Amino acid sequence: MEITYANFIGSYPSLNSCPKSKQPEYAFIGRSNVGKSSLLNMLTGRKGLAKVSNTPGKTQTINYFQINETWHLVDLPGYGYARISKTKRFAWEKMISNYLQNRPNLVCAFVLLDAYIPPQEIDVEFINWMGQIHVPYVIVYTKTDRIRGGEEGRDKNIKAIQNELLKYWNELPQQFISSSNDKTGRDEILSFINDLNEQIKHEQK
Ligand SMILES: Nc1nc2c(ncn2[C@@H]2O[C@H](COP(=O)(O)OP(=O)(O)OP(=O)(O)O)[C@@H](O)[C@H]2O)c(=O)[nH]1
Ligand SMILES: [Mg+2]
Repeated sequence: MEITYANFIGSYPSLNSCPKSKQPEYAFIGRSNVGKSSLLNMLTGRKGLAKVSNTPGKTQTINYFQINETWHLVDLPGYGYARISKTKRFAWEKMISNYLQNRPNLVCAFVLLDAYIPPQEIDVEFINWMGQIHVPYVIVYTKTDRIRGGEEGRDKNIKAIQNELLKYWNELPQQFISSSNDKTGRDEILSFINDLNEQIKHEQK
């Protein structure tokens, strides 16, 4: 799928304030700093579309993007941001769970996991929660360009994450290997989205 149009629609503090839409929607979620905004920019081919930062906790609201006039990408604020108050964390959980469970046109969530670092407890907890709330999701391994040792090094890191998740689940959802630096995974992710969009269009006829 070619991206011919990508534009920022707006930032919203809660599900209730999000614009109503019947277009298929895909959301990026994952630990703070995992690379959600970077992935969005890489996929759309628009460098500054979503704000990227070295400081975790950059994205704090639900950020909507219009893609090709027919579907949406949503950049969600990350979890696991250490310097956050309990009140704010609670508000985040409420906002995210409300969005994930009640957004009617949300087709699939992309849970991003940093493949450069060992499996993180908070990611495992989040994936376990995703499984419990029955929201369709796939996994995207990010920052694979940072891993040393070529394909072997990359596979070793990913295997470690998979093994951790497989302690809780018999099988894992679809997974994508990505790097926003060298555009790894772009074609696979866009074609996955395209297939779902086509399927939905067909069902609506
Ligand atoms: N090497 C490398 N660095 C990356 C990649 N993706 C993101 N980064 C870097 O990781 C940092 C965080 O990236 P963001 O895209 O802002 O992460 P985020 O998940 O949106 O973070 P929050 O909005 O704070 O939740 C930035 O310094 C990026 O340049 C990648 O694929 N490879
Ligand atoms: Mg961000």
